[in-house]
Amino acid sequence: MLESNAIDIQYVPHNQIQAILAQLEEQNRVPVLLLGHAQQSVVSAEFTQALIYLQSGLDSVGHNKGASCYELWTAEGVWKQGSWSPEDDLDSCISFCSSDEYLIGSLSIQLPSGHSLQQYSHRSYEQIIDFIGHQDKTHLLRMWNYFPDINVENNSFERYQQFCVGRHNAFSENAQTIIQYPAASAVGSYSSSSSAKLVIVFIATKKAGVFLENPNQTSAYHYPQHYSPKSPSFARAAFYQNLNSSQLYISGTASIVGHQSQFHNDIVGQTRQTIKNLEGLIEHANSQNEVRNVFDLSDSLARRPAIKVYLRNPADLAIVSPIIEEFLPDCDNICYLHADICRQELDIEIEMLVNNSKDS
Ligand code: 3EB
Repeated sequence: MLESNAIDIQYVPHNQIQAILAQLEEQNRVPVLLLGHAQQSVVSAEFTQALIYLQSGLDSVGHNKGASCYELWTAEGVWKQGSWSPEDDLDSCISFCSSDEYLIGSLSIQLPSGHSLQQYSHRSYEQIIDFIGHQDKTHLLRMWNYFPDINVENNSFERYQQFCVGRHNAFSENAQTIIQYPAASAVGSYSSSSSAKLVIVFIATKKAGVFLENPNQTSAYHYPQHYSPKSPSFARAAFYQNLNSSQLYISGTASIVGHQSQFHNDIVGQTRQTIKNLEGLIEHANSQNEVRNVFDLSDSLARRPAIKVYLRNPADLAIVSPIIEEFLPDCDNICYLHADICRQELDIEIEMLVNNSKDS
């Protein structure tokens, strides 16, 4: 096969990771990335078996009601691996791996006490843009952002807003490389101050993805200014098709209609609204010419999507998981993580990777 296949994301309980990794070779699949969502920061031997391995800084709150979980990305084809740092900052190192079609990278930066998150966000995004600008996969498709104290204010400037300003500036200063905003998630981790990290994971591709918005939600990059002096730079979803498969990467999605948060202090209401937003997005994707009919809603939801649920309050798991099971009966590829959501009044955010419903 000339073209590499799509990236598969699976959430694996701690006690199954070794067995799953051991089967990959026989399945001709490469472990391209292993992201630990661990109760303690366990760095065990299995980590080094993946081309990229790191910790998110987020705790799992029960994988299939069990223990901590790993996020394992696998793909077919030939992959090469490397690392890249700017000449003036060898501590800031991107770990990456790439195939013919995909470039996957990660950046995990220690945040010193008293740091300016805006500066770190700006610099990290600049570094990523500079890096992909030197590669042949220059189109950012999907990004994940994890950093501590996301709702904390410094001089009445919330850290999520600081992050948004840094990202926005880096993107707009490099508009020749960043032609479209990628799909994204951005949530708050809980790492103690001694291990406070900004963790960014990204997928870039050879040809541009198709970026989609949700008709029921204001595009984040058009949010009114009171949410952030520079708007959040992400698309609601990214669609990517290669020779033999297509996938829809849905950004972190919350209980927001238009630009307003809904169902304050109501986790059931927020979960149902978030699911409505996800369904609305998939339905909208199907109505677009570039995507049309690739994702039959019920079919593709039956094809083992990956679903990641960020919960502000781990105790909400018991309330949320039956609602998720109603949405995706029989789906076993679910991961629940303890994370702060970027708006103080929101308690849940959900992201998905949906696989196409047509076999090639
Ligand atoms: C929202 O819809 C919820 O800043 O990268 C979701 C996904 C959210 C990505 C980001 C923020 C981001 O506005 C928050």
